[in-house]
Amino acid sequence: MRLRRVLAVIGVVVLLLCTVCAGAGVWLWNSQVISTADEVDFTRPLAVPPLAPSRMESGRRVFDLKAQAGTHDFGHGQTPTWGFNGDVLGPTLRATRGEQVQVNVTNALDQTTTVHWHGMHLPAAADGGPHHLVGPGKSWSPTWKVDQPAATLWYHPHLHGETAKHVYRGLAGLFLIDDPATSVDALPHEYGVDDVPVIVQDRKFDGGGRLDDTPGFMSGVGVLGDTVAVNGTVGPYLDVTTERVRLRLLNGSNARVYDFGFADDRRFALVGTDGGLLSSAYDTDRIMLSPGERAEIVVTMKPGERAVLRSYPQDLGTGPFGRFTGGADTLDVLQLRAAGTLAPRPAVPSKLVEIPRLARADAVQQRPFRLSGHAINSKQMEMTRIDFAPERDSVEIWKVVNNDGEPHSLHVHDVQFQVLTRDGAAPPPQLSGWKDTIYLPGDVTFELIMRFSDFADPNTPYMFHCHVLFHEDAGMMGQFVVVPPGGKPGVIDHPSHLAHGGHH
Ligand SMILES: [Cu+2]
Repeated sequence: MRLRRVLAVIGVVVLLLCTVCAGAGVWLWNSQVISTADEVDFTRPLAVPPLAPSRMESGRRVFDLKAQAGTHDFGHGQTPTWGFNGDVLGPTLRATRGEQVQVNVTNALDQTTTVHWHGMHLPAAADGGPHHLVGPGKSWSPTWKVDQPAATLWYHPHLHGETAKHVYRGLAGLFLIDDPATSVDALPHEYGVDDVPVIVQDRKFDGGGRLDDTPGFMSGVGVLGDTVAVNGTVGPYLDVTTERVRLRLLNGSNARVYDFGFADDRRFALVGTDGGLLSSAYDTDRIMLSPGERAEIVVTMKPGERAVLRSYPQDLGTGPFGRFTGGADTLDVLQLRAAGTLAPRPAVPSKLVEIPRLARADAVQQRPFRLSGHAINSKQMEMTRIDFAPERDSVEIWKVVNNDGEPHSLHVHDVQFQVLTRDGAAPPPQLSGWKDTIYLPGDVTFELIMRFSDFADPNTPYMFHCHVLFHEDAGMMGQFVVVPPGGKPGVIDHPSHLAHGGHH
């Protein structure tokens, strides 16, 4: 009888534990969803990053960028931040195709950083990757000739093991390329008026109002914030004075993937992606952007109305636990406030620019890339290892797949690529133009085609990596050098104290 009583007690305890666990499970499951839909008070005018001043010096357009510490008001008092030429983010650099540019980067921080020109076609020595260290009090002045289509590029630190922290602190800015041959005059193009940067970054704050970069529970992707800042402004509104407004969206977040649309589900025209305008405008109501990706959209407004740019829940293609990486979240981003009378703007032309297509037959090399477990092809980043060496002017096809249950992307330095196939089929319109970063849902194979033109340097690598910054820092990155035809990869000379990546 005693045994029976003991068994009964054990049974009750087990039942209780199960109930508690199930309850905790349900709570945890539900707690992983953030929604700020209709809950953001849009009370602050959207900050527009100033255009960086530049000067001509012996035929070069010269910019100055200084990385510095400051504080910024995100609605949590004065939050310590980093910025370029200011407290947070940086000015918009702007140059025209054909110009030789030089950027004097000065580091006024108390630690080493780097500045990478994301999306730029340029010599490896100017790329600003993890080998181009700018120590405290030091400066670095890369120069290159801008030669690619009109596009919305950006710049940010790329210090191995520290990129997430540096970008999260506020080091990022836009680099716009102008090129009459690949622009469309009918699209809104007055900076800050009807052509507006929208740098979207989620942030989290601790009790003291400091930026909190601790990863979420089971997130596996690093920090996911519950507060959205646009160009550093929390709760932003934009006064719209024209019938149409072009938004240059940059996902400048560390980990969060957004599926942008409007709260009223209005349609808009997607006109450009990472590396330039599309060949034709794509009428849609959603555009998904993973960290590092850009999209240019044109929104049509009626006098006096308001529209809210929102990020919707989405299928990240990573299985049932997408909610732990932000896939179930709804975030209100930016309110557009149309004036009572709007200056007319032409309709968006359906045909935009010619995009020369890279052909499968031109490719001389195929390479497989499997992203899994913070590694690419089972290898983690090593500062002195060269993974492969394309020849200058050669065309290659990269076959890329995300083979684990987490969100990953692939960003390739130096080139803009085209998507040949997605799971064997032609890519959807939003992947039909020039790209430098692509989101990889699980187990979907992409074929990317690219040409390594102009620049060869056997001793200085370009990076390829996942642009979820936590993954990149954890080693989900590799290096290639471009060699002259028939050439061999050289030896990477890297300061020894950083030879094995992360330093703390
Ligand atoms: Cu990743």
